[in-house]
Amino acid sequence: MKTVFSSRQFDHDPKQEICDGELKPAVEIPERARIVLRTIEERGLGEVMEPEDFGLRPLQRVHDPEYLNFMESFWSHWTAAGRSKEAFPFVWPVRTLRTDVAPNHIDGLLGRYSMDAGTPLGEHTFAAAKASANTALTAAKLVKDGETAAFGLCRPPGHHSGRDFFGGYCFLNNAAIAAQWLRDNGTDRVAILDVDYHHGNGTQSIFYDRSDVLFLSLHSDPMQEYPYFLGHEDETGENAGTGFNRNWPLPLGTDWDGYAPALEDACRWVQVFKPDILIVSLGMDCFENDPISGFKFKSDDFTKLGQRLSALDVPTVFLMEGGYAVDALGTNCVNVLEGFEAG
Ligand code: 6XA
Ligand code: ZN
Repeated sequence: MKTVFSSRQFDHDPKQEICDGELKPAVEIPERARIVLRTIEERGLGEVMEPEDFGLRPLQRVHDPEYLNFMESFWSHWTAAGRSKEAFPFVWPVRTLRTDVAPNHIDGLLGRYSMDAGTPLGEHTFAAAKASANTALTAAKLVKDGETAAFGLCRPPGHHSGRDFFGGYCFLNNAAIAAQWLRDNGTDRVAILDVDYHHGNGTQSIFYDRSDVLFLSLHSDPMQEYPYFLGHEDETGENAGTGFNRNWPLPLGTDWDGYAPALEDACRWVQVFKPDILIVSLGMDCFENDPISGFKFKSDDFTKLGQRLSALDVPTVFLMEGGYAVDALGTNCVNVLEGFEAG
């Protein structure tokens, strides 16, 4: 299987994040990509190639133009305000506050275009996010052009980013950008299966009223886990998209035996939908030793996940999302991809 990655994706290099009421070392770090690349090479998964540059158009098909302008010009505004370190939002237009007027100040804009204070934004963040989106697009193109599967080593990840906001370490929704690009380039039916530990709220929201892109997500129950405000079982889509969104919220402590029946259910939905291409939002944070998560996958369970997805017999684009147990991340990720190839 081919892997797509650009060294520009290393340039998003956050130092700290706000977590548990403290500033802690960031967990979504360049080392994640390095260990995955190293393991791909050691285990001979296949060629690693640079992404093509698809330009702004595929990003504009998913994201709000004002949001993209904000991201593009963020660092010049931030430094013009006298700041030099990575940025964190701290005020949001919640209920009773106005969203019809965009403030001028960069602190107001940070709140307008974000969902949390846990996602550091630095000088090279948007350039790295664009490279990550190009990685997703190139992997999608490989599969559209006939590969059985491809792996986009996306970092920063994408699935929490909505049409006009960043959050959960995500700035551009790589899976949504790839899905929309496939739809715009002749693929009729796309399914997105999100197996990251966290609900893919951004992806769900982008396709919630559509029947051409099926969104399925297995994740930790939002009653007790980030992103807290989306990902419940009763969210099944709206208008034309009614019935084309499915969530499997699972309890803390879920292991492979608890996960497998939900995965079977999701796979049945994929089979009924009959997608031309499947996109897997591939988080490895269901791992038992993940520092921010609460599921109990063993490394071998990732192989089983890959094998089960392979049995769907659909051309598949794997796009990396979360997973923060860095030492095991390469093993867990390549286990999915090798499991898929072994079938
Ligand atoms: C809050 C947790 C962010 C979740 C990031 C993630 N700091 N999403 O792995 O899939
Ligand atoms: Zn996650």
